[in-house]
Amino acid sequence: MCEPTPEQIESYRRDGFLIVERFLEPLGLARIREHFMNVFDHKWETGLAPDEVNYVPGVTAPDLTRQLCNVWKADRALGEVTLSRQVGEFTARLAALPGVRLAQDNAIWKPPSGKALLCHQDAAYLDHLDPPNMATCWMALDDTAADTGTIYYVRGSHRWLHAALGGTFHAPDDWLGHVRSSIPSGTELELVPIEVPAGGAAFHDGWTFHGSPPNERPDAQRRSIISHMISTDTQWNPEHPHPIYSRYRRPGETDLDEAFFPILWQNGYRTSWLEGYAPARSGVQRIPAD
Ligand SMILES: O=C(O)CCC(=O)C(=O)O
Repeated sequence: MCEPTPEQIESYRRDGFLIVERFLEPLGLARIREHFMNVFDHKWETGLAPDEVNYVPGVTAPDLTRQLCNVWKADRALGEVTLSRQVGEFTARLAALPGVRLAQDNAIWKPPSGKALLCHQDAAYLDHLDPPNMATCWMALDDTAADTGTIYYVRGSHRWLHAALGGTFHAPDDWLGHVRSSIPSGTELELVPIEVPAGGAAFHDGWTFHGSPPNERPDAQRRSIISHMISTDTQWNPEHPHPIYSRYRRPGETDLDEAFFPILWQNGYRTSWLEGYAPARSGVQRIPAD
């Protein structure tokens, strides 16, 4: 069983996020990093490309933060992490959801001196889903520090009024511009940098503002893999199709298809094809101990 403590649940409810210093098994990290670098080199182990590829080696400006979405479709070793039972079960219990399915995974690589990502709320991007809820597990593949462009959370912002979309996501001029214009009057902006060793993780609510400043170090990579999950109760919102993801909607239906949005955990149940595609590999992940 992969269960957060009552203190961790309380802290997630209060702050809108939770930091877990040790989440991935250290011995598995070298293999994950190797597969991470392969996908950024466009080596698709399964023969399929991810759904979104925002980096082309030798073409994309070297200081832009690099992002791939749905790397599980391209590389099963990365899928073993982003589709894992540990990620799903821990998140469902932490966020008090009946179960979770993967909406999308991400691989994000902020190179030395790499640019910022906008401080945003994930759920604001989800008007193709109903309800637009999300809970995220962000996993560090490098040691992170406040000046290496790590993710920052705005404590308590999940309790603010829901803001509309605003600002440019990649390399914005001011990564805090959107959150500053959304903050309720009289509220202090409390930014918390996630400083964890490689293998550490952070979990956040879909309405928690978060983003990351430029990587100020010329010598530090900042790589992470991320599982964005939605409740198993969530359905398609046919009124607002998403230009990429709504292609996976079965015509006339609002249920999400487990072939594309697998259930990672729901009272012990997992989508049946996960076991063959992304088997639990002993030594890759540990149950959070703190
Ligand atoms: O890794 C980052 O800098 C931002 C990631 C993010 O936006 C997310 O995990 O929702």
